[in-house]
Order: sequence, then structure tokens, then C-alpha cells
Amino acid sequence: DERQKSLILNSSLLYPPSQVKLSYGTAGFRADASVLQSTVYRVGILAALRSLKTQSAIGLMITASHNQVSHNGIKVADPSGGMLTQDWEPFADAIANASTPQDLVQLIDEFVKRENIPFDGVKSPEILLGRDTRPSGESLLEAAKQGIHCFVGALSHDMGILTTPQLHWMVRSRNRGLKATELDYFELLSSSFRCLIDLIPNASKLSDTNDKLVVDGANGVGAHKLELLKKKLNGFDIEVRNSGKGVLNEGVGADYVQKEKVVPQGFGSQDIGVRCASLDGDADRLVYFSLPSEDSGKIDLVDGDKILSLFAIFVKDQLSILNEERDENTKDNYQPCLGVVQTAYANGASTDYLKGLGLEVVFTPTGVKYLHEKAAEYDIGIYFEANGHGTILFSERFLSWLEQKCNGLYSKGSEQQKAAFRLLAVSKLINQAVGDALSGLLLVEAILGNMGWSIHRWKELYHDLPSKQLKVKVADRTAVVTANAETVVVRPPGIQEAINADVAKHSRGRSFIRPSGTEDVIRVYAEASTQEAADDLANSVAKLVD
Ligand code: NG1
Ligand code: ZN
Repeated sequence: DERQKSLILNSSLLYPPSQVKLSYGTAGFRADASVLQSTVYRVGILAALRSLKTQSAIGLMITASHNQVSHNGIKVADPSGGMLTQDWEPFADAIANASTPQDLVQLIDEFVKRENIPFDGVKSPEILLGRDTRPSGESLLEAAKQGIHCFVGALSHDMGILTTPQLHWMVRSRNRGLKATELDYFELLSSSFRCLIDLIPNASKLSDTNDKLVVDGANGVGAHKLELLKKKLNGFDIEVRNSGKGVLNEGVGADYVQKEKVVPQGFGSQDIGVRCASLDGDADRLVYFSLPSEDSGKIDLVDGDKILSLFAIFVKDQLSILNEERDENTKDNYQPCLGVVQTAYANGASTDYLKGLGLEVVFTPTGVKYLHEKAAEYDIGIYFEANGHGTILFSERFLSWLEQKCNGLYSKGSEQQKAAFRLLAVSKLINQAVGDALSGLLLVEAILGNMGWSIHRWKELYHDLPSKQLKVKVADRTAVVTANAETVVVRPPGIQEAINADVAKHSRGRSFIRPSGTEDVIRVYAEASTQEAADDLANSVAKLVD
């Protein structure tokens, strides 16, 4: 109504539009923090509308993840705890780029009518706000609140400094009527972790794995939260480094470690052979690594693909134990369907390995929203990006079947009962809203314990094909259009033929290009049988883009 419109008009005067054109990419809006005030204010408005429309709590997370500390960004968590529904992205772009307050109000008015967003006699908007450790976060949070409070009666809860997955988890839990504080989060993670540790077979306990884990916290929020979580994991030997004294993401963190494949700051020869892990700036990515015996500055990387493989093996093993059921009373016809989801960035060796295990492997374009959506089609869907973002999704049907199995159908202490309890614990430990480095880390640790595996045993599952990633700055990255989960360029014409010709020159060659959703660049990926060949292929493909 008119009062509502004038509220928006007045407050938007405080947030003059920025001059840069932004788009709601794979991770929301991201840019230098200095240009984000008006964008974040407008996303506050969007979140309130989304809350009215869904009559549920919505999340807003202020973070630029692994990007440099001077950057920031904002993304919306939908009622399920997942990413904002894709059909609202064009509206996000439109209001972010509206050039006058009048345009803004008109766009909102039209959208409210088109979407039938209810205002009268309904629950007021409710938004949970979180931010990472970036200094710009506090004032951006204020801008978001201003946007939210354009709506009469709107509630905003500032949850403080959080990891991205914590905020998503809180939104999901709250909308399911479950306990949703940070303490509840730590409680769920630690209790399900202990449950998995208690179920470690005796044979595995005897193996000589290196018990200590050292974690690179990227000088971000994850380091701090892991210290808090650690207090609930009595006896579990974790050392957290890069916990905030250095610069966020600079020479540290999962993105750096995975892309550069070098030793992060704070690690050195004293860590040779030790199991190490790296989080990114908002703790939604996780990779493992170890330092090889000679001190070369290089690392042995255990990336998202290998975490995926570890999870897939474990889940598959537990399912086969359940399948061995011979007792006619507890046997049934339901065959849970396990699926694995990757992107074109997955190392070719990982895909071969997973398929070799007889698993169903499917591909989607880059971006959690695509992977998540695909994984949700399975009873158990496991997705990971090579960079370490991923999780496991369980269907309601599978979980209620599992709970039945746990509730006394099996003879106490039987292998079947243990397998069912393990899978149930995994479903609680793993964050089903979004990829979560902290819950992922605990699951890796619990699985290694269950299998009696060292990081070296894990790393040897398969050997990565050498790969190379480059980025090329271009005038207009939207000129590159891809198809088939980004593996084929359809525009500009001729490029794909040229890539094919380059690929054909290299043994086990594979290469693709795509516009980044978070940076103004075209990304180039190449892999081949040797590092030299991969570098060479990446360089020649990059020249095609320039
Ligand atoms: P873009 O910039 O679209 O490549 C990057 C990552 C994605 C995803 C998003 C969100 C690579 C190659 N791309 O996206 O996988 O994690 O950031 O953080 O790592
Ligand atoms: Zn991140």
C-alpha cells in the first residue's frame, strides 16, 4: 500500500545505488565491500518479501568466502536452508540495479502483484542475519536491517559472526520447529560424532593411524568456531592454526591450498606426514593435505573429490551390510538409491574411480544450487565440488525406513543394527542445508577412524590426473555461453572446435572454459597425463579466450 511504498522510498534515499552492475551469481552478490551498501539494503527488502511469500524464516549471510578481505557479499538462504530459489534471481538482479528510488518501488510493486505476496493477516517477515569476520560486515549488516525494516512488523535476528553453513543450518532448523541456536548446532555435531566413534569396529582401533589433526582456519570464522566445537569433543586431538592473527585468506585457506597446491602459512617441516586440513574464509569448504617427506613447499592434496569418494565408500559399505539381512521378518523390498553428483571440475580420475565402484555419477553446472538440487533426487545423494564444498542429502523416506530399522527390528548389537545406527548418525552429523567444513571434517575423521585409515591410505584411493586452472580477464564474460554441464562452449562460434583440437594433442587431455559466477573472469580448466601437458593445454586454451 501507499504507506509501505513511502517507507521504502524514504529509506532508499539513504542508500543511493552503486555505479557498478552486479548480478546474483553462484554465491549471491559479491564485490568490493565499498560498493555494496545499497545492494545489501535491497537484498534486505528481498529477504523480507521472500519471508512474506513463504511465511517462513529466511536467512541473510554477509560474506565473500575465500575472496580477499576487502571484498564482501550477501546471499539469501531459503526456508529449507538451501540457496535462494532460482526463479527469484532475476528479481534480485533487477532491484540491485534499479537506478532510482522510484524505479525500485515500482519494481517491488510489480513483483509483489505478480508473485501474489500476501501482506494482510499474515505472519510478519522474519530474517536471521549472519556475517563472517570481515571488518565491513558490521555496517553491511546495518544496511540489510534497514531494508528488512521497510516492512511493518518485520523481525530481524542478528545471530552475530557465524560460518555460512551455521546460518543455513539455523534457518533450516528453525523452520522445522527444531532447536536452532549455535549451542544446539555444536551439540548435534558433537553427539553424532561421538556416536560414530563409539561404533568403530575393534579391528580398526588397532591400526596405527596418526591421531593428530592440524587445521588451517584461513584466519577466518571457521577457526574460532572449531575451537568452540573442540571443547565438546573431549579427547579428540585437533590443533587449530591460522586462527585470525594473519590476513583472511591470504596465503592460507582451502581455496589457496586447493588451487596453488602449496603449503599454507603457519605450516612447515614440523608437519611432515601429519594429517592436515584447510577451511575457507566462511568455512563452507574443506580440503585435506599432507606434506611429503622432502620439504619442497608442495603438498599432497586430498581435495573435495576424494572427500566425496571417502563418503561414498562408507555409505555404500553400510548399505551393503544392511543388504546382507537374511531375517525374513526384517527384510523388505525397498532398495535405497545412492547417487553421486560432480561438476566438470572434478578430476577425471575421481570420476573413473567412482564409476568403477559401480556408483551412479551425474554432472551439473558449477554452483551449489545445481549440485544440491540434483543430489536431492536420490535417497542418498552425495555431492562435492573439487574445491571442497559438498554434503550428503538423505530423503525423508530413507530416514524413516532407517529409524524403523534402528528401533528394535534388528537383534541388539548385530552388524545390521550398527550399520543402521552409523547411517543415522551420519545424517545428523552432516549439514543437510549446505556444505559445511566443520561437520564435513568431523565426518571425515569418524570415517577414517571406522576404516582404520591414515591420510596416506585415503590419498592412495586413486591418483589425480595433473590439472591446471587459469583465469582470463575479458571485457564481457557473458559472451561465453556453455552447455552440457559447462563442458561445451556454444558461443562464441568456433571456440569449442579449437579447444577440441588442442585437447586432441594431449594424452588423457580434457579442457573446458566457463564464465565465473563470482569474479569478472573466464575460467580455464585443463587436465592431462603429465603436469607439463596440463599446463600447456591450459595455456593454449587460455589464448583462445584472450
Ligand atoms: P565461480 O567463480 O563461478 O567459478 C566459485 C567456485 C565454485 C563455487 C563458487 C561459490 C571454482 C572453479 N569455482 O565459482 O565452485 O564454490 O565460487 O563460492 O572453484
Ligand atoms: Zn566459502
